[in-house]
Amino acid sequence: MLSKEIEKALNEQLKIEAESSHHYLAMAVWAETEGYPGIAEFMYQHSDEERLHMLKLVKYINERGGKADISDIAKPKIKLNNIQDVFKSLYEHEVSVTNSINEVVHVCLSNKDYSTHNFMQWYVAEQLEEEALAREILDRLQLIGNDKGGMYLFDRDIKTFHNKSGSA
Ligand code: OFO
Repeated sequence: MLSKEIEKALNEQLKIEAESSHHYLAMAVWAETEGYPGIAEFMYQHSDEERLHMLKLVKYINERGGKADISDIAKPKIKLNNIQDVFKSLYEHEVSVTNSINEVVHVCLSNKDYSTHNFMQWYVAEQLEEEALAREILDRLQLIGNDKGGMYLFDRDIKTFHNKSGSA
């Protein structure tokens, strides 16, 4: 049985995963309407993965005797002008998610809930991969700079450097 404190922490994380899915969906729309089909596909897929991260939490909370709280999702607050903005925002978002996951892990340890701590290790590993991927993409974009041909190839090839874990 989950303690109330753990249930609350997991429900907060559930909301963050749902918001992440929304965040990447908004980025997919930007990319698709700006003529970057490769980036759009990458973002749609990333959005789907975040939804799976949310569902994993929903099921865990319910299975452990808690109740998943499905709340409102705020409109993503992102302002995108170019591809660099998109991936800078993705990286910053992932860093903030890592921080919130570390917070849940901390609550698990202080409540001596080692089962949930164990469950959360999947998220810890996932965040490491996602941050590494975002950094790799930002490095590539830095190399490309304003080169239009480079950007075309980047859009074409982005699906080849997706999260190695396959996620979810
Ligand atoms: Fe849910 O993995 Fe990133 O945010």
